[in-house]
Formats: sequence, C-alpha cells, structure tokens
Amino acid sequence: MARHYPPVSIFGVPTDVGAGARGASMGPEALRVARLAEALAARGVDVRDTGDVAGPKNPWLPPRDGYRHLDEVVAWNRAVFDASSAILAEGRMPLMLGGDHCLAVGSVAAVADHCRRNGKSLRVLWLDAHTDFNTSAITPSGNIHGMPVACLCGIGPEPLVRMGGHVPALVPDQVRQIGIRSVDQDEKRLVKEHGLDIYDMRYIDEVGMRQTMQQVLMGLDESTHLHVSFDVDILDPSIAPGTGTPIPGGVNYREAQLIMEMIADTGFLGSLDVVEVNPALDDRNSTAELAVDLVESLFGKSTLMRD
Ligand code: 6HN
Ligand code: MN
Ligand code: MN
Ligand code: MN
Repeated sequence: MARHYPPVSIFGVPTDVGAGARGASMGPEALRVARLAEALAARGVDVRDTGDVAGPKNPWLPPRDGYRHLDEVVAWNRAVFDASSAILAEGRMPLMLGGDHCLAVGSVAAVADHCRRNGKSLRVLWLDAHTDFNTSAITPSGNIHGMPVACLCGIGPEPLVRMGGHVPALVPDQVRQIGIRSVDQDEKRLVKEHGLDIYDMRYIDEVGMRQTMQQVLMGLDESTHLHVSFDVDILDPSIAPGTGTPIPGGVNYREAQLIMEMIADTGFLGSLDVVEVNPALDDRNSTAELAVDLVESLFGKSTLMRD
C-alpha cells in the first residue's frame, strides 16, 4: 500500500547570518534548481512552494558579547516562526529551505508550539556533524548556527529562548542527534550535563546504521510528530562538499539513504528543515542534488518493496 503523506508547503530562508562562511543564503535557490518541489510532486505529494521569507542583510561583523549578528538572527527566526506556524495551522507540513542552522530555533519552536496545542508528542531528529549546543560563554566562533539546540532547550539569549512563548521549547529527552563528530571542548561537557541522546559516528561505526536508527526511532506512536532537522554537513564531504563547516568521516550515501528510509517507514514525519547547503562552496550543484535525492527517500522513494 502506498503511504499517504500530508500536503507540504515549502518556504525558503535566504540568509547566512548565523554562519561563519557566506553562501548558505543561496541554499533555497540551489534546492529549487535541483527540482525539490518537482521531485515531491512526482511522488504524488501535494506540494506548494510559498517562496522566500524576508529579513535583514548579513552585516558581517565580529561577535559582540559572544554572539555574531544576534539582532539579525532574531529577526530571521521570527519570520521563520511565523511562516512555519501559518503552514502548520493550515494542516500542511512545513519544509524549510535554509539558510544556516540558526533558523531551526524558529522552525522547531513553531512545531513545539503546534504540538503543545494539538496534544501531539514531538520528537526532533537532529541530523548533523555538530551538536549545535554552544552558548555565548563557550562558543569558539560566536556563530549562532552552533547554538540552536541549546536555545531550544532554554539556554541562550532571551529573544531566541522565548521564540515560541513556552520556555524551554524542548527538553533534551525529545531530541536525538545522529552523525555527530565535531563537538567543541566545553560543549562536550554541556551536552553531557543535559543528557542529550547522541548517536555519534563512533556509535554508527560500531553498531551500524540500521541498529542506530532502530534506537533513534524507539518509542514512537500515533501521537508522535517527527521533526527532522537535516544539516547537510552530516554527510561526508566527499559526497556533499557544498557546506560551510565540512567535517571528514561523515555518513556515506547508503547510510544517509537508510536514515531517510527508516524515518519514512514510521509514517510520522511532520516537518523538515534542509539547512547549510552552500552553493558557493559546492562542486556544481551536487550537494543540493543529493539533498533532494535524500528528501525523496524521506517521502518513500526507495521503499519500493513496501509501496
Ligand atoms: N552548524 N561548533 C562550531 C561553532 O562555531 O560553534 C561549529 C558549528 C556548526 C554549526 O553546522 O550548524
Ligand atoms: Mn547544524
Ligand atoms: Mn553542522
Ligand atoms: Mn535521555
């Protein structure tokens, strides 16, 4: 039986204010050029591209009090929160095209708020090379794309922590992080203190992706809303060079497909971010094309034996 997916609304967020390299602002167009909407439509998904949200330009300044571009990051996240909330209120699935990963504060806060109002239990799958759990006190860069998980868990600057009204938006128990292989020294201490559930590359090497994803997806039921925050730097840079913070030793093509296929099989996907695609650093548009291929699998493309 073919799986039925909820209708999808795509929106782009063309900014790199939270990143340490310029270029993720071109991510939404790169994903459109790679025919994301067309690929989902071809799978029978009711998909609409609502265009881009707007926000301030990147001032490209050094950190102030441990943050780079905090005001701009807040402004963009408000726009993301509003766009995601409006799409969820229509009964559609928000698919955010980043932009850098700071934008997940707005997208996840909107989903958390929506789940709270509708009696759904939220689980966030954070696909990333990084834990994104820095604070202004410990960040090596001041770049806020290294901080969204901490902000969502209530640790960070007021306007980001309060984005969705409820503080914290999330508790660490709702989060699973997959593909992790670059955590800053003090950040390591913090993620341990807060008990984050981390499936790092060492774990994936040792137990394999199938068992990893079985663990990750344990305990879901009909009330679960799965939010997938897909930072393309989870992928090995040899297959996904177009990203600002590439880290060697990432997941390979088949492992990435299996992640997406096993999430698709749950039937609980409720919202999605695709972030950190940076065409300025890419080999042609290969990273966006791979991201589209993987999103297709998230919508059931590769499960041909189960359709
Ligand atoms: N990302 N941990 C580093 C930092 O500057 O805080 C890198 C963060 C990367 C964030 O890729 O979404
Ligand atoms: Mn990230
Ligand atoms: Mn990352
Ligand atoms: Mn736990």
